[in-house]
Amino acid sequence: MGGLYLLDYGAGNVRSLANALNRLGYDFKWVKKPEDILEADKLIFPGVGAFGSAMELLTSKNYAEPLKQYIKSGKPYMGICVGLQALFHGSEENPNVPGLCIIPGTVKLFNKTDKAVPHMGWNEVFCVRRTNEVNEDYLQDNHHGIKQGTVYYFVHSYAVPFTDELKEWTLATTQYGKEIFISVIQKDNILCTQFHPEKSGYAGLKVLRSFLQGEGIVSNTSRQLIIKNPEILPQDRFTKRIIACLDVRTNDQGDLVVTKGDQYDVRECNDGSGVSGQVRNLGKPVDLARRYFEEGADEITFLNITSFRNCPLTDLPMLEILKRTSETVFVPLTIGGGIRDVIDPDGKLHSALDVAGEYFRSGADKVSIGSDAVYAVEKYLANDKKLSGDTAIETIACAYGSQAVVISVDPRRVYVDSPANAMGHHVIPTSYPGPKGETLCWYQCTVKGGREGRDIDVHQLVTACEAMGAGEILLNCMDKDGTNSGYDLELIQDVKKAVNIPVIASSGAGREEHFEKVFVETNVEAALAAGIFHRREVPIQSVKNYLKERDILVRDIVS
Ligand code: 1PR
Repeated sequence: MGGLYLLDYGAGNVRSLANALNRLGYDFKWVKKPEDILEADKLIFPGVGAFGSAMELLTSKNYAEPLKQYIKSGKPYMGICVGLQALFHGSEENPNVPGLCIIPGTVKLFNKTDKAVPHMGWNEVFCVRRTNEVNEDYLQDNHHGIKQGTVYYFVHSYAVPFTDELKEWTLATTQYGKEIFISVIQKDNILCTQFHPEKSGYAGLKVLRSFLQGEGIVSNTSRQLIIKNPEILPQDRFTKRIIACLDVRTNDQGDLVVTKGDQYDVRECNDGSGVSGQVRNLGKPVDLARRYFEEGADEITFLNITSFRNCPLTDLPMLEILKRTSETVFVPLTIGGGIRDVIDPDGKLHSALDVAGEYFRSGADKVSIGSDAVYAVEKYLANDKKLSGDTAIETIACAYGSQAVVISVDPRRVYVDSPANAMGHHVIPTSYPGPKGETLCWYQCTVKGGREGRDIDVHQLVTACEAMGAGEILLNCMDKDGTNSGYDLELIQDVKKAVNIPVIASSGAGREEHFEKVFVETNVEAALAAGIFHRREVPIQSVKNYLKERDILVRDIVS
């Protein structure tokens, strides 16, 4: 039968890779049994999730031996992320689980002391191969579709450090913090990327196309190659992410629309008649997502904002939205709203893990958990901070990796005149005094889209969620939402200091300067905005240009 095969072992979003191949005009087959691997003329292994679960699944499905044989046969192999890591002897992530042992060495955890881990976002590759010291044309050309200085999308906590022993395997390295790791492996028939080409916009599609067009993957120069050791730069080339957020709900006519509220109220202003206004309609979700991809958004987040109602698995319109979006949008997609245990009309219970699984299979890369995270943390705190192992955060992180679990926080400011009046909550000083001149405040977590305040503060929430295995914090602020007055820097600084995982600043962006301020003053990894993008008040491109002019690294829209 031959042809191109994709190895899906059931962990995470492989739909995006399938969509990317379709987009490039290639047919493929899924590996369904071990023999398919040996049948393939070309094989792609898009590994996602944890090293241990990937290897265990490969073994339990009897894929490991045929995979080794396939790679030895000299036919083209492309590994992505865990598909790269699996070729090594093992990983610190699961020290007792052996890898495929094709390349010597161990995959190591990033050092967390100087940076957020997971390494999540767009970072630059440095091609180490040169034809000679003077003529650097090897790296100027698009070898394997990869070009010097281009940024690609990474999401991982473990990586293979660059060493002399691995020089012959290394095509490109990337620096994160002060660490240099191998971002592209290439030797003979093997091409592996630590980044996700299927999530790296048009630059990533180029890498896939190059692999698909190549007959076999051999070094493509007859001249002698020199390996140039990468130097540690004073600062890495990790870019700040700009995220477009689409709050989605059904409007009064029954259409699924993108809406946007002011402090979470998404209806048009009341006219004084006592009848509440219509739900604001700012466009169609799939069309808007597509527009933001083309305009250079580094990530797109969908939030189902009516998820406080029951959302049976049999009736999740957001699944269709994701499926359609992922056909044409090749940057990471997050979905939030309703990630919790749900009950179908026939009484059937589905776990949050099942719900998340449906979303991943429909094209989501991450799920964002709001209300359910608050309830889980309440239980965790009541249980002397003991992990139960059965919360949505823990079960999804265990199956799909921490990087796939975002915590969406909906806090509101509570002013107090002294810490004693904060009921034991984490209090910070504020330069924006409250109605009675209070100069202290704490941030109360809410559930059900801000409808209900709980006796828990943001500091408690984010630190507990990190301990439970969450991979990122999406930090909204009800007081700032839709105000265009800038992000709540005091809240964001406080959260950024409290956790080691990446933080996305959200709520209040109104002008380009607000993005600069939030990056400079809080060092968050990403900034999200909604209203200004939907209303075309500030284009994504002009945010990026503004930041670039001020030496803040961002992904170039053309790359
Ligand atoms: O609780 O897990 O089911 O998740 C519900 C999700 O829906 C949460 O992520 C919650 O933030 C979101 N949500 C619920 N109700 C609303 C609402 O607006 N009525 N949206 C809502 C929250 C905040 C951001 C907004 C930023 C940026 N909206 O999504 O995009 O504040 O806005 P701006 O740039 O215009 O200021 P669960």
